[in-house]
Amino acid sequence: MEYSVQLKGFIKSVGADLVGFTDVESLQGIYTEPKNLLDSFTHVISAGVEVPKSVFDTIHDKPTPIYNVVYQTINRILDEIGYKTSRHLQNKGYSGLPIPASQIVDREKWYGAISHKAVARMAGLGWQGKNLLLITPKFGSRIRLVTILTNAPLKIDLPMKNRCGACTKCKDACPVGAIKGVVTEDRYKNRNEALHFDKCVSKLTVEFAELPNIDSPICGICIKACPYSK
Ligand code: B12
Repeated sequence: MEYSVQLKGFIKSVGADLVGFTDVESLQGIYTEPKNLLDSFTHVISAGVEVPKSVFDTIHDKPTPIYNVVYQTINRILDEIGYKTSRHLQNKGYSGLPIPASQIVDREKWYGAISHKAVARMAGLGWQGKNLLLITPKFGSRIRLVTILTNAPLKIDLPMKNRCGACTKCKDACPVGAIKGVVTEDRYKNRNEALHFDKCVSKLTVEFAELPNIDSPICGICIKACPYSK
């Protein structure tokens, strides 16, 4: 238990704004690449870094070059948090495997190695909102995530109740009408339950990706619209 407190302090000291722990059992049924990714681990760490509010003041109907660079900077910070946390765990005699912040391992299905949102939700950082993103009470959806797998016996945190209520601000703001506005108690069965997924993907990866100085699949509009992000 003592080590859980110490480890959270360390992860915050290297740049995380939010940290939570869950165990592998809570993630049963989760897609991973490779399939046996979780096999040698018992616990899973979720860490989040805030995207500064003012970045979203630059966004109106499309992503901006400033958001593009901040997005890349935060991914770098998250990957560093993953790396430093894994080294910290290893120095204490435990295993630590950082999962990259934004690596896409399957470009046909649009999957990463493991869903950071699912881990963050089970580790108590926030709930899965109508925009399909993780929403936290303090930063709304203005939080980017990373995951670290370990065999350290950590004290687990508990999931949070969904607080979207009747709000439809993300649905109303989405430039392609991709958000359906469906509420979930815990999580969506699949992405299409919450989104017209193809509309979101093509807006980001075809149309926005062709804008000058935007070289990542980003948007930011449903993040900005969320009242918890303000
Ligand atoms: C591929 C990808 C994309 C693709 C596809 C998006 C998608 N919705 O899958 C594209 C390029 C379109 C995209 C767009 C965006 N992305 Co993106 N993307 C990813 C990436 C690399 C992989 C996602 C993945 O594997 N999805 C697979 C599906 C199955 O998982 P999922 O989307 O997380 O949703 C399921 C689970 O979360 C599950 N779930 C929830 N709880 C639980 C619990 C259990 C036990 C289980 C089994 C499942 C489960 O329910 C969902 C439905 O099945 C992740 C990084 C990562 N490794 O997680 C970032 C990530 C999801 N993206 C992120 C962001 C912010 C965005 C954008 C806002 C772009 C931007 N930065 O401006 C948009 C938002 C689109 C939207 N509203 O969903 C953030 C989300 C942060 C947050 N606060 O939630 C992530 C986590 C990156 C990061 N490091 O922070 N993205």
